[in-house]
Amino acid sequence: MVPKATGQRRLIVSTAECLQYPRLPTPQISKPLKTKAARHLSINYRLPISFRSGGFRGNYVEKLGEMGKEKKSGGCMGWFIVLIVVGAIALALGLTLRNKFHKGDGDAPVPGPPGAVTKKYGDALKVALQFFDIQKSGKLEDNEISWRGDSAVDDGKDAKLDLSKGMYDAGDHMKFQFPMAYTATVLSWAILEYGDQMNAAGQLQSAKNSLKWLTDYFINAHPEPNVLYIQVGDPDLDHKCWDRPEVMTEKRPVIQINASTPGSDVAAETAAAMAAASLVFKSTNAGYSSSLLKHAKELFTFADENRALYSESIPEVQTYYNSTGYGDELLWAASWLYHATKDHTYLDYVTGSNGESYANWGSPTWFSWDDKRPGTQVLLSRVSFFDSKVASNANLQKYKKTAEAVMCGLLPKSPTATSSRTKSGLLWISDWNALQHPVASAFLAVIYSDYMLTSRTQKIHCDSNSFSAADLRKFAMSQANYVLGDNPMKMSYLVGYGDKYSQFVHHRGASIPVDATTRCSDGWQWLDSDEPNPNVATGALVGGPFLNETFVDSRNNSMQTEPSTYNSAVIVGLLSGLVTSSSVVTSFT
Ligand SMILES: [Ca+2]
Repeated sequence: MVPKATGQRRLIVSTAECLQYPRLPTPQISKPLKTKAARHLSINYRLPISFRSGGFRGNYVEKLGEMGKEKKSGGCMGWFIVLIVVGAIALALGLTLRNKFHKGDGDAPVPGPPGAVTKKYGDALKVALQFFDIQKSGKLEDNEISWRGDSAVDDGKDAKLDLSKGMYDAGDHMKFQFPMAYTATVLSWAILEYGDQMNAAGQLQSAKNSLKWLTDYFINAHPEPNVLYIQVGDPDLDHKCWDRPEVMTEKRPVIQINASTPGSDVAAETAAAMAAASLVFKSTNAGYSSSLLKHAKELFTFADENRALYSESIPEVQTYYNSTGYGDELLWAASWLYHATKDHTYLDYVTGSNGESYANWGSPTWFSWDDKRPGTQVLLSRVSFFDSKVASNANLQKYKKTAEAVMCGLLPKSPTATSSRTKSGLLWISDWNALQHPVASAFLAVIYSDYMLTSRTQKIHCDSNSFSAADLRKFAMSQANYVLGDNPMKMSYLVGYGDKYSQFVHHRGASIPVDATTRCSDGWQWLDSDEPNPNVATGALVGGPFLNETFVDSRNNSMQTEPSTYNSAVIVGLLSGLVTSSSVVTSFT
């Protein structure tokens, strides 16, 4: 129901310079944006060195030899005693060395497989993933949401397509491709980095099922190389109704982009999503993975060769998801295609003239459905951290330096810390969907922290100060903990988690009883009702608090109580990164 704000927010990072780069800019607040928060995990510290040093061992070999000469007639028992004594001394020395090491230089933790699940984050992750099920359109499979059923099964029929799957955007019944594709890209990224952690928490299959519900839809929405359907439903018609999706009768027109009315942003974001998802399904569904990659390559070419903002080609989309730039999506898509194919053409694309034009190196910004630059910087840092063959590329290093500038802006004790925070420490950029930015930022922070951990990078430098992987993780945890209840309202902004959460989520399906006979226009009574929602929108990450950290739990207060599907992607990513002690794999393939 609510107009969705533009996402191009910039982090304001106080004064000075970070790494010779400017600080995160302060946002010009306009409309709505959405984000999520994070929590923290304990980090696995492992014994980094074995104690079989050559010198130590050699000394005992010599002594053994001498003893052997002196006690030629000692027999088996003598040798046995000598071996026991030597073993005991070796063990004592080894323990001494280990203790000295642990007390001493504080070597970086060594990466390893997932540790024990932290219950709080495991519970929250399970809750958060359920919102994807609530948002599913089409003929449902294995549906476990008691108040949801089949809906929109004829979407796309007029275009002779099956566009019945996909997910509704927020509290309404629109299917907007731009944020939906971003949702799929972020969810894929979370699975690629933290699939093992999700699996440890028993949530991997749920995440993959939801991702496939999106990518099945994307495949059908891309029937020709230069045609992509980017919207199902008419927001004017849709917003004249307050009804359950299962009974909606309003017309569901479709909009496409093509070579005459192009949209590089939405086409490239969809390419990014399908390239990333092709990696997710590569080992378990090779045919499906190949199909996704083929679509991704075609969409990238379409986006690259027909450069335009979709919101200029199709002005009516400006009200909800206005796009402020497509260069970031081109770089983001090429980065994902590089990871998916290892084809250096895509690496050349991001480090060559397109990088020079669009990367905006040195200017940290906020990660959102509109601005993919921080995500691209972190994703390409992965190449710098783990692929020594190309890490020396100067422009690749600029992405990493800019990612560090973003991290420096997030860390509260950094000299370049953004001042855009609540008193309690939540990053705060916008009244509308306030949690969007802190959660998306914390997701990037936990990934970057794990890149540092896995590569044994000790520090990043923010002006005169330096910070560790643990510092970044602590920041991510602080944002997650805020969302889950560690805030002045003492409430969880993740619906269904904890004892206190929003009872008036701005969500049509949740607000109308399953047995209600109301349809389009007579359903508004449910929006206006003073009664709490009859159905729990489990996993909804609502908009969140005002800058003064208050929250008005009213169904009409969509600014604070409306969730979005893309919010769910970033909170799932963040919680996946925090659910166990964590490191990341060095290769997605
Ligand atoms: Ca963009």
